Parts: sequence; C-alpha cells; structure tokens
Amino acid sequence: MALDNESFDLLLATVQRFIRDRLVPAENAVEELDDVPADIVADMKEMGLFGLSIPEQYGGIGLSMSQECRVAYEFGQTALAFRSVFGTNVGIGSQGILIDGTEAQKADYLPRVASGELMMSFALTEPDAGSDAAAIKTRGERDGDFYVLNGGKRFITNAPRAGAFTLMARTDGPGAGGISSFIVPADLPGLSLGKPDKKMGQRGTKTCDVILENVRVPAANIIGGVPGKGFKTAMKVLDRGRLHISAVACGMAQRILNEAVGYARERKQFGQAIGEFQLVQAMLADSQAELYAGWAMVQDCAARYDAKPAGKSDPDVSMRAACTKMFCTEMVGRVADRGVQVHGGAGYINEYKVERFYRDVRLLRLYEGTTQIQQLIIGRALMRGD
Ligand code: COS
Repeated sequence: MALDNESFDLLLATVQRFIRDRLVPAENAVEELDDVPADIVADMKEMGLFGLSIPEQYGGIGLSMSQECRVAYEFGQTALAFRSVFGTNVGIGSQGILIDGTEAQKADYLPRVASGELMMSFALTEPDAGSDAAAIKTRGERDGDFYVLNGGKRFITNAPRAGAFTLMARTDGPGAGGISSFIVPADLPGLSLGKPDKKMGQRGTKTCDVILENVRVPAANIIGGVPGKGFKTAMKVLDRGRLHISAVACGMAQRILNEAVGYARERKQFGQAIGEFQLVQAMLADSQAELYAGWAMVQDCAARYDAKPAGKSDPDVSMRAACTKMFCTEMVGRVADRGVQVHGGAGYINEYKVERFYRDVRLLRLYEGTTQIQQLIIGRALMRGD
C-alpha cells in the first residue's frame, strides 16, 4: 500500500504549506488555550489527515509507512499538539482494527476513522501496568453475546476526544495469552473519564483516565473475533507507532536546530554573531549529525516495514523499530538541550520556543515504550539471535 509519487508530492507540499501558514502562527494560541482550535481541526479533517494510513478502499489516503513517516516528520516541526489530534486515528487507535480486525470491523469503523467523524484512542496502560503491559488487570467477563468490562486505564491520549477505544482487557488467565483487544464505543453505559491530566509539556494534547464499570461490549467487538490475541495486536500496533514517533522526533529536532541556528546568526556577543564561535558551532554540528543519523534510521526501518508482508510481524523489523525509537527520541532530547544552551539565558525564558520544545520532547522517551523497554526488546532479540 502506497500513494503514487506524484500524488504524494502534492500532499506533502500541501502539508508543508498548512504547517507554515496555519499551524506555526497558531502555536502560542495552542499554548494559551491548552487546546487545538476547532477551525484547525476542521481543516485537518478536510485535508484527510485523519485517514493518512487507512487504505483508499476504506476512504483513507493509503500512505505507506515510509510516506507516513515523511508526513510525521513535517508535523514534528510544529507544536506536537497538532499531530496528536489526528495521531491516534492514523496510528495506535485504529491500527489494531486494520492489522488484525475482521472484514466487518474494518468496513464498519475505518471509513469513519479516516474522515475524522470518529476519533479513536488506544487504551492499554493502567495504574499498575505501564511497561509491563502483559500485567493488565482490566477484566472482560463473558456474559452471553457480551463481555462485561471492569477496570481502569491511565494516561490515555485523546480519551477526552475519542468516540471509540481500542482497549485491551483480560478475558482469560494471567500473562499475555489472556488478553483480548476490544473496540469499545465511548458512549457505552458505565464508561467514564477521569480529570484531564496536567502535564509537564505538550499543552493542547489531551490525556486522562478511562474508567470501566460493568461496561457491556458485544463479543463481536473483539478485534479479529478471537479472544486471547489482544497482546500481540497491541505489540504490532506499537511497532508501527514507534516508527511514527521516531519520525516526529526527527521533525522536532529539525525545528529546534533551525531555531538554534537562527538565534546563533542573530545574537551578537564579543562583537560578533555567537554562531561564529567554534564552541557554538560544535553544538550545532553535533545536533545536525545526530539528526542525520536518526532520520536515516527512520527511512531505513520504514522501508523494511513496507517490505514485509502487511499485518505480519517480523522480529527483525520490531527490533529495528525499537533501535530507531530509542535513538531518535534520545537524540531529540540532546538536540533540545543544546538548543536551550545555544540560546543562553534566553533559552530558559518562555518567550523563546526552545524552552517549550525542551519540555515537549521529554514525553517522546516515555510513551509507546520507554527507552529502557526499547533496550530490553533489542537485547532480547540479540540473545534470541533474531
Ligand atoms: N509483534 C508480535 N508479537 C509480539 C511482539 C511484536 N512486536 N512482541 C512480543 N510478541 C509476542 C511474543 O512473541 C509472545 O508470543 P508467544 O506467547 O506466542 O511466544 C507474546 O507476544 C508475549 O511476548 P513477551 O513474552 O515478549 O512479553 P513480555 O510480557 O515479556 O513483554 C514487552 C514484552 C516488555 C516488550 C512489552 O510488554 C512492551 O512492549 N511493553 C511496553 C508497553 C508500551 O509500550 N506501553 C506504552 C503504551 S501506549 S502509549
């Protein structure tokens, strides 16, 4: 699945214009409102951004992983809250259905996901199960043609905006094999939301708890129709998501580097632009070289992802996605730190955006698997000899 080159180039040019003319000028408004303005969300729907990764047969644009990463790189170059609005529809919220869903589930949900009419969100994490995803406690008890869900999900991105969740619950014994993935409409009786989380950064993104009290979900809403496969579905979704986040990290590194270079050219000390000093150039050079390495990893891994059979997991690609996520998200942390350093005291002041980006990128090393979880995935793959 991929969009033809000519159409993709047009899409990319439209996205670049949209980011430059609409999103960058609205960055401060997002920060103040702690939300993305409704007219921008409407434009995103109009542009088809909610359906970037959904195949054309379900009303989406049908980008390949390589193309999706290229678009994610562009959206990484502005406030991360913008991408987050449609990010779960393109990625972790909908991909479980696309990868492992039945034909009926795809036909029922994906067209509404692609248009943005239905916002979807991914509910795996719980208060006692973050990195140890196979330890989730949310239960799904079979009752005739239904499952009754009880439990709680934590830090769920876009939960306040979601019309439905891809939600993992335990339908059988302990461990990964006892977990099923459900499509859970947000308006089912017994489903409620916690207070919005107050976060270190990424203002304008929405996360909160999801509480399930005797929520009756049709058994037909188990993704793929077969219980016990939900953990693997979640892992496949995350492999893909980790690549997408890596591309976002590279985009943000590019933006921060641009800000730092711009400042280094303008700011004068000791009678010349600070960028003329080799110690400042060294910081810029380290950031450029690391960004180049990270983006090369994203492109290589996305090409490998596209080359494997669709929907099948490949341990080598999973391992490389973990390498890429680890490197790119750590890399953007270093680039952001240097970006602040190049700005000197101004880098600590809210008026300059590097201060905000420094806080925003911190999350990238945590969600969709911490750096330590990526190390664990890579280390295990090496020991297994994948
Ligand atoms: N694709 C397909 N299947 C996978 C897979 C992948 N990428 N990774 C693991 N599996 C399969 C395994 O092959 C195994 O299958 P079998 O039981 O048939 O052998 C099963 O899933 C269980 O795997 P494993 O034993 O490796 O599970 P662990 O409990 O040890 O957990 C980690 C593995 C730590 C990698 C997993 O829990 C994880 O990714 N944690 C981080 C969660 C996360 O990213 N949370 C963020 C939430 S979203 S913001």
